[in-house]
Amino acid sequence: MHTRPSLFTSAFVITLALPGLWAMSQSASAPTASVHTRYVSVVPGDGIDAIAAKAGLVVPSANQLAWQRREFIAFAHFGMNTFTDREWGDGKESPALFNPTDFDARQWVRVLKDTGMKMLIVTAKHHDGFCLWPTGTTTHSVKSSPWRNGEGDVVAEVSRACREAGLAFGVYVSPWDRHEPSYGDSPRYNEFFRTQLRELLTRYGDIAEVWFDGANGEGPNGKRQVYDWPSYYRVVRELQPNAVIFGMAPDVRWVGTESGYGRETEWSVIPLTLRDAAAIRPGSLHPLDDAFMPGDLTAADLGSRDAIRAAPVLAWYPAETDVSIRPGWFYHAAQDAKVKTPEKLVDIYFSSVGRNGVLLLNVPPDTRGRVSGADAASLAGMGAILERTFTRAVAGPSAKGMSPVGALPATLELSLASDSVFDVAMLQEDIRHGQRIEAFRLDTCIGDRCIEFARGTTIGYKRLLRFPEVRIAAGEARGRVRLTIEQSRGRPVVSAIGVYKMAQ
Ligand code: FUL
Repeated sequence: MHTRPSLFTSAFVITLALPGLWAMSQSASAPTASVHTRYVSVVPGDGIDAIAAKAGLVVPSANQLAWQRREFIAFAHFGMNTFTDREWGDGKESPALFNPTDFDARQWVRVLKDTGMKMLIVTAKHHDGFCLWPTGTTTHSVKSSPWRNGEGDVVAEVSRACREAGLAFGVYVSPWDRHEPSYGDSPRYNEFFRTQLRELLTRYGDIAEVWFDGANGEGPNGKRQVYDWPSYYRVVRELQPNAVIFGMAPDVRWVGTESGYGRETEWSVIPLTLRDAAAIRPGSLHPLDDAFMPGDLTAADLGSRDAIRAAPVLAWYPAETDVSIRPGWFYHAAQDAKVKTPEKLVDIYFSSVGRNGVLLLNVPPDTRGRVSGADAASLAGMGAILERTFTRAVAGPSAKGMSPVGALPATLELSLASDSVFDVAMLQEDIRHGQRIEAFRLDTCIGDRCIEFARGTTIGYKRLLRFPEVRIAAGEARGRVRLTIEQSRGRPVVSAIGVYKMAQ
């Protein structure tokens, strides 16, 4: 039934036309497409049911899928600001200030891996322009610092430590550069920046994410730099074809806050703002690169039926939830007592990973070049709570035969052992078929008697819910958890249901 020889290897894949795919649709009108796709165009005359049905066919690229499955990843803000005790440098700092006393990238990676994180993104260059690798483009780098007598390379050491430990590796590279004299002289700086990208993307092995911040100031000549984004993407696509590009690119979007809390209703299929619709390249692996323009991602609702009603193009554009373990992005000794507690970090995890996002948690190394004791202790606490909660499910997680059939509302059930107690539920859609579920509820049932204990809107890649303890009495052998899907954009494809008891 499924014919997908090249699923996820091309942007516009014909995958399947499931018999009955539309049987459960809310739509009265026939869908205008029956293929999985990276994006869909909404044409005049499409009613909202047809638009929702089309949205339900949009799927992630292979890169986006791999990124989403990592779930929990780390950021390390480290650089000149670590030594000047600032958040933003002005580019006038002397390289002589950069001098970690006990640099150890393996220690960073150990702490992060033990917490359950699957990737580390390091700030190769922040807005001050100081490069953590020995670039040939400027002398404003580690090469001019006293650290390791100018022979050090932070990017090399961090990427190596990640590779050794089996963590993916990513780079944050700020296009805004407050040191570089050519900044503001647009074509010249664009070439300078592409050269920096080429260095970073060819010297350090596989790069899984390139993080582009949109900050854009004036150059020394008073002129505003015009970034040539499509040309930056081309460098990434060519040199690191498996990388996703965050932020100022159409792969991964900013969730819209830096609090660590995503939306309760978080759609991965949202309207895209286009610079030029004619620049869409339908046959390409990255069809939207030349047409994309960053839009406002801070709205409370990005993907509901209301939000997609008037969109020209709907694309798979999933949320990354970035937050720092401390008040600042860089390390400041004065904030050692303000490191987020394990309980707060767990709450953030439930509100990011548990709301269809990827959690990007920043852990900034200190002036020694190590993760500080306070941060490591909080992370160990967080990791222990997550591990104790999720290693042993009270029931499930079941992934077998999860796709419900029949008309909505559709149900799926999980058997409970007698004497079960749980207060957490985990739900997943198989996003290789898209994100479709719009409303669901959870009941406990004994025989024919069901009592609702939780409800929600979107599920997406993963949804975690917390609720007051639910108990199945000792001796009661017929207990079940029932998931009821009340509304969906086409046939829902659930890939897992589990219930757990929250550890303290
Ligand atoms: C922002 C930057 O200006 C901050 O310094 C930090 O790097 C954050 C993650 O992105 O836009």
